[in-house]
Amino acid sequence: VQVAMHGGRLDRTRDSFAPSPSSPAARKLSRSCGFRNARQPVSLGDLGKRMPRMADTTITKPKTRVKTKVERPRLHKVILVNDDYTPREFVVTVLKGEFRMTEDQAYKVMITAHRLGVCVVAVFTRDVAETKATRATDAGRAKGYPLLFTTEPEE
Ligand code: TYC
Repeated sequence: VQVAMHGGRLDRTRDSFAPSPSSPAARKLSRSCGFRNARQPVSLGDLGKRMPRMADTTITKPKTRVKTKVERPRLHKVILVNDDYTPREFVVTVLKGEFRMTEDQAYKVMITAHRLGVCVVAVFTRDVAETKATRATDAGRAKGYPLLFTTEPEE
């Protein structure tokens, strides 16, 4: 629905003819609808509304923000413990089989545990460390040796 404004003149604008409010009431109506500079009729639906203005609108920035953080899982050491009964060569074989070490690497780890009492074999996520330590310990037990691999979290 379009409302014709009383007393409106027909103004020539660039590409259209439209009534321009000339009475004070018509001007006020025009302004309150936000059509001050419009050269177009005001629709009935807009008559009762006020257009939101910048000055009426408070936009508040949130004071908290959600920060997504990703952290690496803690690593766990697998530790070889010395004993007096397990043959050196068997320790080396287990290290090669369970921890994918070369002969040289396995020998160095075995001899370090033999001399110092313990040696860190490698670090893994907790599940992997525990599984490997259990499997390697079980390999010794299957042969009747007290070979022991333990785990502990890294600092
Ligand atoms: N001490 C053992 C020996 O002399 C060899 C050995 C080394 C065993 C390291 C366990 O973790 C170990 N037969």
